[in-house]
Amino acid sequence: MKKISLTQYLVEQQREHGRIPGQLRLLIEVVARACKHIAIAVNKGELGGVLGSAASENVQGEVQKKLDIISNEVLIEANEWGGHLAAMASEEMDSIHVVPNRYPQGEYLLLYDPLDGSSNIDVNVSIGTIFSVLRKVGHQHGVSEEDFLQPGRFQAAAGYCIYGPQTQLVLTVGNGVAIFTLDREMGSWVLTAENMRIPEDTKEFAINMSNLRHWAPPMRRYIDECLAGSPGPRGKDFNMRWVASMVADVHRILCRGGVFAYPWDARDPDKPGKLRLLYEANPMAFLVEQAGGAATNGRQRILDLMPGKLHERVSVVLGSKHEVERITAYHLEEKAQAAKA
Ligand code: P6P
Repeated sequence: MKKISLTQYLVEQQREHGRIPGQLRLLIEVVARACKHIAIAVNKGELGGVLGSAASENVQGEVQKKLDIISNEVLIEANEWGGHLAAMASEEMDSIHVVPNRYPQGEYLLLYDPLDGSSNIDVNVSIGTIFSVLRKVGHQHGVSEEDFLQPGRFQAAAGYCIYGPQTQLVLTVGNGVAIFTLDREMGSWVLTAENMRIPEDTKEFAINMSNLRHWAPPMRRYIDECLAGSPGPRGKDFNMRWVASMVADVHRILCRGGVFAYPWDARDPDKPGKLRLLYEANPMAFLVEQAGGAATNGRQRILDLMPGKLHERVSVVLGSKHEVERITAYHLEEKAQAAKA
């Protein structure tokens, strides 16, 4: 099979669909190159002295791993000079990073979680980089945090890189989902799958079951029905997976179906969920929908949510369409009953 590189894929997407202007193609190629750099650091592990925690916390109040900081710096350095970006936002930075005046500013905004699944870094379990691309709306000079606060349906591109047994880049520009596998001998991304489709039904759910007693009733109802198996209301047995790396769980769902949930729970009632809307939920929701799946916060389509803050959190239910619809229906039923009461 002729090997199609990422560059050829992007050029052909532009030629056939006009979806990838030059600046966006440069952005995607720069991010893909940065992910190769991160993959090398991740792959070295202890040999590179990159494991363990840094003596710092991020804006989320989480202890940062050394690789969190390294990955964040790699993405900043790779993207600052190209003239394709106006600014960047990262899980690891309190505020946005505006492209310095010494470089030209472009029309795109890049948002990312530089290394998602940090708790898995030191135990050699798959982790990943998640990224989202928005256009800077309006042409007023300068860029601020408000420019980033756009619903996910406005994304120009989204993707992730999974650092697992293979290193794979998963990408959408709004015309389906493509997967590129890193050919380490050539140092290039090779197209290995495209037009991914998530099966609409599944027998596999991904959730952190240790939080079961904290969930709202609709989520509890859904999981209890799955656990009841074939004798229960679903009439079939379910399997469970939980990697605790969103990239790994989503990648499995993209490849073979399933439903992923990180719902609201009573441990911190004021927090809508654990995952971040702008650089985790939105890019994953865009990819999942482009592959025929669905993604909601239990009530609304994630891509329609209007962000209020850069590091806003959200409940996430995504994957096989019919399961997401069922979970969302349970939440809306509860909401309707509460309104009647
Ligand atoms: P828990 C990783 O820290 C992350 O943000 C996601 O990648 C993952 O799905 C989730 O948190 C795991 O959370 O509570 O199971 O450790």
